[in-house]
Parts: sequence; C-alpha cells; structure tokens
Amino acid sequence: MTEQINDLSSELIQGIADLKDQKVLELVQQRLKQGDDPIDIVDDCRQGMVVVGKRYEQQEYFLSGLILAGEILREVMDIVQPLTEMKFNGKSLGLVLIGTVEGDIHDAGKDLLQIVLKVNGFTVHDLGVDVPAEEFVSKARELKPDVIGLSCLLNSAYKSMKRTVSLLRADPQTASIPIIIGGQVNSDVCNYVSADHWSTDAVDGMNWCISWVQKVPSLQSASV
Ligand code: B12
Repeated sequence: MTEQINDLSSELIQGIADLKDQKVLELVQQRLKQGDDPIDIVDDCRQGMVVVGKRYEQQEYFLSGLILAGEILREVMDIVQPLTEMKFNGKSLGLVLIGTVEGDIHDAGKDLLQIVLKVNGFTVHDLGVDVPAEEFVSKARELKPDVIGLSCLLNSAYKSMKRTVSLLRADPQTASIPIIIGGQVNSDVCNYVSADHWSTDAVDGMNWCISWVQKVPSLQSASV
C-alpha cells in the first residue's frame, strides 16, 4: 500500500513535470479515492512545478510551458479545495491577511497557504495577486489581522515586498502585526525586507501563525 502511494506520488510529480494534463487529473482522482491527504497531493504537484521551473530556466520549456503548468495546477486546486473546506467548522483561531505582492501574479502557493490555514481553523482574507503596498496597509487597518502573509516568487518583486513591509511598519495601527513572507524567499530576503519570519512551506507558515495566536514566544522565533 505504502509502495503504491509512493508510486502514484512520483507518477504525479512526473506528470506535472511533463505537463500531462489528463494523466495528472486521473492520478489526483485515484489518490483521493484511496484516501490520500489533499494537501500531500498538492505538495507533490508543487514538486513537479519545481521541475517545470528548472526546465524553463534551461530553455527546455518556454513561457507557454509555465502557463500550461499553472493551468494544470489550478485544475488540481479546484478539485482539492472543496474537499479541504469541509474539514473544519469550529471557532476561528484568528485572522490572517494574505496576498501576493505588487509586480507578481503567481498565486498557487498563496492559495495553498490559504487552504492550509483554513483547514487548521484560521479565517483568511485574501487580497489576491499584484497587490499594492497601500492596499495591504488599508486592509490591515480595517481588519486588524493577527498575522499578515506576503507571497513572492519573483526576485524583481522583492523591492515591492520590502516597501509593503516598510509601509505596514510605518503605520501605528499596523506596525505591530507580525509579518511572514513565503514563496521564493530565504533568510537574506527576509532580512532585506525586514519581515519577522520566512518560509517556503505552507504548513510551516501556518504553524508560525498558530504560535502568534497562541502566544508561544519560543515558536515565534524558531528558524525555518
Ligand atoms: C506556474 C508558474 C508561472 C505561472 C503562474 C500561474 C499562477 N496562476 O500562479 C505564470 C505562467 C503566470 C508565470 C509567469 C511568470 N513567471 Co513563473 N513560474 C511558475 C512555476 C513553474 C510554478 C509556480 C507554482 O505555482 N508553484 C507551486 C506552488 C504551490 O509553490 P510555491 O508558489 O513555491 O508555494 C509554496 C511555498 O513557496 C509556500 N508559499 C508560497 N507563498 C507563500 C506565502 C507565505 C506567507 C508562506 C508562509 C508560504 C508561501 O507555500 C507553497 C507550498 O508549501 C515557477 C517555478 C517554481 N520553482 O516555483 C516559475 C517561476 C516562479 N516563474 C518565473 C518567472 C521568471 C516568471 C515570469 C517572469 C516569466 C516571463 N518571462 O514572463 C512571469 C512573471 C509574471 C509575474 N509578473 O508574476 C521564475 C522566477 C525566477 C525568480 N526567482 O525571479 C520561476 C522560479 C521559474 C524559473 N525557475 O525560472 N509563472
């Protein structure tokens, strides 16, 4: 059984990497039928996307390949999302405001973070993609979220992420809200934009949000 899961898992990663739309959708249905966790399924797709990104860098794929990969992942998310929404119906743990920063339209990672947060009991307000810094500030002033999550996959958008953090810090009403960044980021990017925390993993990011709403200082400072 474990072997079968591993086989299907590698087949799914390979299917995404090779941009095999129908094959991917069949594998997703097969895995759901055998009871696999939807979050694990999307994480396998993410691994396939990393291969797509590498093939794009090596000019084996072109922009059309990235677009197709994005569409396949969207179809997978559309299947998976309703299943995860049924999982939680208790009292909200807290509110997280998320969005992809200005200049960047990648949304799959942000959407996955949203699913993981909701499944674990958070309320999420999603500002979408290409979100100007000013919009993060005005929504944060209005909603007073417990945590703000910024997604960014492009080097060229680090500057706008930095500006977003800086405007949030400059406003007395939003200055103390903890900020986590995710996507194509690391500790250098986190230092550059002066965020509180960074992660390349939605589940890890969700755990960090929990550490804030449950006020666990040791976890708030834990490295990724
Ligand atoms: C699909 C894709 C696209 C699609 C996006 C479709 C969509 N609706 O999102 C399209 C075709 C639009 C696209 C466009 C471009 N793309 Co693109 N794209 C990708 C690709 C292949 C996959 C991204 C993806 O969906 N991954 C799956 C998700 C689930 O993973 P993820 O986003 O990493 O999210 C995970 C974590 O990072 C984390 N996470 C994400 N956000 C957050 C936020 C928080 C707070 C937390 C805690 C966690 C978290 O959680 C997720 C899972 O745990 C990546 C390759 C890669 N390695 O990622 C390139 C990639 C990101 N793209 C790249 C490029 C260059 C571009 C373009 C500039 C290409 C061009 N010439 O036009 C444009 C830019 C458009 C723009 N202005 O944004 C480069 C970026 C290089 C760089 N570092 O700057 C990459 C890395 C490809 C590469 N290797 O060259 N792209």
